[in-house]
Amino acid sequence: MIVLLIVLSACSGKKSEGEKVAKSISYSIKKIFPHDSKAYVQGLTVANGKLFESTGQAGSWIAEVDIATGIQDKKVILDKKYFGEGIAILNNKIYQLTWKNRIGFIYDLKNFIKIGEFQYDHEGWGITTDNKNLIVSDGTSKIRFLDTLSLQSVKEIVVKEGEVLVDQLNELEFIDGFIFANRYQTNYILKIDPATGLVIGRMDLSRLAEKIYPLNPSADVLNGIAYEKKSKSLLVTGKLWPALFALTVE
Ligand SMILES: [Ca+2]
Repeated sequence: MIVLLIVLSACSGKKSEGEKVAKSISYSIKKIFPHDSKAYVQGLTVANGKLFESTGQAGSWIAEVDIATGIQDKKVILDKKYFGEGIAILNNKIYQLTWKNRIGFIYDLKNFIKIGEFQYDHEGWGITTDNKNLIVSDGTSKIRFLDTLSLQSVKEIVVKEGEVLVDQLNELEFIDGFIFANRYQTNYILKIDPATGLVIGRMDLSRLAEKIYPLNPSADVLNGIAYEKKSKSLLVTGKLWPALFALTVE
């Protein structure tokens, strides 16, 4: 009886440890599309069947991009004092963050005309939306949910794997009830539960990076997640990557 109890307790201990560790998410590469290798990607999202992309550094821009060809249209180029970061699209508006300028811009999706600005008191990194709030990362382990009218934070989560804080959350995408985040300077995309902040899954995109660096030795890190609902494709790329990958998540 004593032996049996010890065995049972060991099993239950193992199970609770297992629940704290993010599950590995497997995927296959469905298609590889051309991508502008000069684009220092900071934001990527899909709306109306088109890809929208934003970049950082001097001459930061936002463009509508044809997924199949990589050809850019309707480009907005920021004043050189602004370092562009992520973009999200909601209610026919594009919301764009800047890195350290602490200002965001709002554009009309149809004509890219700037229709508003908003301010915040932290760095701007990634942004996405669950169709209710804008969801923003700032380089720490904190993710803020913004009211779409006031652009003020109405909820915050702290991202953790088990008990360990997970920071450097960069480009974001909200897919089927979960936040997906590139972790800066890694080849990982994390799947985060928006209710708890817990990292529940992890995709290792090292094999994509391995394809990219021989093509462009100056290519930088993985960054950029978009979701094409119709084909259920996860579209991913990186800073100065000459390719955009369409993945099927398994
Ligand atoms: Ca995104």
